Amino acid sequence: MKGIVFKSTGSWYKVRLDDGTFVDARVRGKLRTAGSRNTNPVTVGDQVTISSTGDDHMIDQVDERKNYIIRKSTKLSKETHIIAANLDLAVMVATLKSPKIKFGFIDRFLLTAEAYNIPVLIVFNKCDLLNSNECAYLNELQDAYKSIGYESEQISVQTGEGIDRVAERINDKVSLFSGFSGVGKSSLLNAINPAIQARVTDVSDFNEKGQHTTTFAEMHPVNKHTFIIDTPGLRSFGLIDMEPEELRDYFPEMVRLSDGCKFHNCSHINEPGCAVKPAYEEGELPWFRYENYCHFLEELKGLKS
Ligand SMILES: Nc1nc2c(ncn2[C@@H]2O[C@H](COP(=O)(O)OP(=O)(O)O)[C@@H](O)[C@H]2O)c(=O)[nH]1
Ligand SMILES: [Mg+2]
Ligand SMILES: [Zn+2]
Repeated sequence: MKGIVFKSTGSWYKVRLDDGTFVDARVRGKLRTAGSRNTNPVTVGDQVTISSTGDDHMIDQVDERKNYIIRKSTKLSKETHIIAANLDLAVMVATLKSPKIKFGFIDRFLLTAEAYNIPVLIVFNKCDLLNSNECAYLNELQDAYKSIGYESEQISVQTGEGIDRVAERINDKVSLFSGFSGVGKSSLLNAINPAIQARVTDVSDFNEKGQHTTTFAEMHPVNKHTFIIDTPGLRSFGLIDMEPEELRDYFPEMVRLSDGCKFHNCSHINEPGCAVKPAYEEGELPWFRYENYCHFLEELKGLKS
């Protein structure tokens, strides 16, 4: 039997079979590949083959993944955890306030999504909390992302503003919803489809760092062809394993201009005849992207040394 993994608790997996019924399944021992750097052999969104004996269901095989998104288990660890697989869209939910967005977080997420070739939508929630200065700042931020090719929406689950636009953008897709704890992911899911009944946590339950109660990624059906994968709050994304030289390939605005660089392997740091760095310096591209590029580059070099 074929099915799709809707939820993982570490040892048990909730699988929706092709006939629409749900079963709890375990993973065959041999799937837990020794020496693998992934802590989980099966993840939400995986298409799997199931065998059943009586009430016992086993995941025998995981189909090849169209794509997947991972994060490091801990900051220093080399182990990775696959958050979800077979995604059509990665939705980053962020807020300027409560909890305040951390500089670089969105770009880290975009980088990961680029590396795995997953289209992204950025959703800025809680716009009801913003004063006019903050609104103006958010408009600038949205324009900056738009200029490099990333779509975003300004919404408020509180007032209902923009929910229909998000619903439209995720229609007929499998979307991963990600972002800090407390930004309103669960609230947004419920606004899109009240039947999802995701648990909303009061902001006052979070400490300043956006502490979260541990939960697991879970897939929710919105309609027949639309699915949302809700992830536990992520405090940070460790950079995925890549060579420092690869980083520039995941900044689409750099890729577009790099033909104009004198050297084909230009890192856009201090090479003569670079066409990329001046574009940022002259304000044609958002400077904060360049800052984050330099920052990530140092971080990757540090990991390799
Ligand atoms: N002011 C305001 N609060 C919101 C909005 N959306 C969610 N919240 C609140 O933010 C808190 C965290 O929401 P939750 O959905 O649990 O966030 P999650 O951790 O990302 O799933 C709750 O107290 C929500 O009521 C919004 O648009 N405006
Ligand atoms: Mg939540
Ligand atoms: Zn260059």
